[in-house]
Amino acid sequence: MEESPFGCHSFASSTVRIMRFLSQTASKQREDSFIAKEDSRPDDIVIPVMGPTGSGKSTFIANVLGEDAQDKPQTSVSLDSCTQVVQHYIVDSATSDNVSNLSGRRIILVDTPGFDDTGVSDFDILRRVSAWLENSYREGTRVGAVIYIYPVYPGRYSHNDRSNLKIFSKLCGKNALTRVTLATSRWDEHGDQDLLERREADLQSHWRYMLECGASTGRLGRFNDPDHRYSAATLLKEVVSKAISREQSEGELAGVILDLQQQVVLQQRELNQTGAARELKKKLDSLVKEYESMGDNPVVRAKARDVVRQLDNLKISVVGRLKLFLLGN
Ligand SMILES: Nc1nc2c(ncn2[C@@H]2O[C@H](COP(=O)(O)OP(=O)(O)O)[C@@H](O)[C@H]2O)c(=O)[nH]1
Ligand SMILES: [Mg+2]
Repeated sequence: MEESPFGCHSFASSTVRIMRFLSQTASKQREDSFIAKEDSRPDDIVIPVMGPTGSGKSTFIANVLGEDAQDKPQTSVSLDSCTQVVQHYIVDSATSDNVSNLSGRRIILVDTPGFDDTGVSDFDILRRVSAWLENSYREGTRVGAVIYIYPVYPGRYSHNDRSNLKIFSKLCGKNALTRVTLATSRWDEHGDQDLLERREADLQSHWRYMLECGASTGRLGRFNDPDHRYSAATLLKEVVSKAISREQSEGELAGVILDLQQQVVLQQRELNQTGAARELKKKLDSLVKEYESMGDNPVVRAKARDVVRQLDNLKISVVGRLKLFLLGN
C-alpha cells in the first residue's frame, strides 16, 4: 500500500492522524482567535466572562444567545469542563429578541476556560486568556466590562478559590475593578433563600477588597424565572448599562485597559512577569506544599509533577526580576 503524507499505512490510522492533525490545527487557530479589526465596531461592548470551571460561564452566554442561536458555547454535564479555548460570541442587541434595549449596540461575550480544569493546566489557561486579551488589544478592541461567575450554592470557600480570585483581580488591576461584576450562579438550586443570602453575604466578605474598589455584584439562575430576577438577560442588561454610564461619565467609547494588557502589550513583559502570573506562582507554590504534606502516592506524585512543570513555565528570569523590581508589581 502507498504511504500517505502522514506516514501511515492503513486507511483507518491515516484517517485518525488526519483528524488529529486537523483538530490540533483548529484548536491552535481557536486558541489564538481574537476580534480582528475588520470584524469589530468602535462601539462594541466586549465582556470577558471568567470564573471557576463549572460555575456557569458557558451557560450564562448560551442563555443570553437563546435556544435558536446557531453558534453557542457547549456547557458541561460533569465536573470536566467543555470550554478549553477562549472564544467570543456576538450578541446584536438591535436584532436579538433576548436582549433588547441595549442601545442597539453589539455585545461581545468572551467565554473563557476556568482554573482548576481537569484537562488543562492553570498556566495554559492563563496563557490562553492572556493571548486573547493581548491580540484583541493590538487589534484595537477595548474591554467594556468583566463578569466573574461563582456558584452561590453552599460549600467551603477554599484556599484555591481565594487564589483564583486573586489571579483574576491582578489580571484586571485596581483601576478596572469598577468595570467588574462578581455574579453568583445557581440561585435556582436551593429552596432556602435565606441560606443562599447568608452564603452570598459570606462570599461578599471574601470579595470585600474588590467590592470596596468599585466592583458590583449580580445573581444568576439556570432558568429564566417568571420575573426574570436571575436571568442571564437581566444580568447582562445591568452590566451593560453600568458600562454605558461609565463611558458617558468618562466621555468616550473606549473601555478599560486591564493590567494584564498594560503589562504584556505596553510594558512588553513576558507573561511570567505579570502580576497575574506571580499570583499563579503563589498558588502553585502552596499546592506543592500541600502535596508534600499528603505523603507519597502515585496520584499525588502525578499532580505534583504537573504543578512543578507549571512552575518551570513561570520561572522569572534574572532580567525579569530586575524589571519587576524597577517597575513595581
Ligand atoms: N441549577 C443550575 N445549574 C447551572 C447553573 N449554571 C450552570 N449550571 C450547570 O452547571 C454545569 C456547568 O455549567 P457550565 O456553563 O458548563 O460551566 P462553565 O465551566 O463555567 O462554563 C452545567 O451542567 C450547567 O447546566 C445555574 O445557575 N443553575
Ligand atoms: Mg464553559
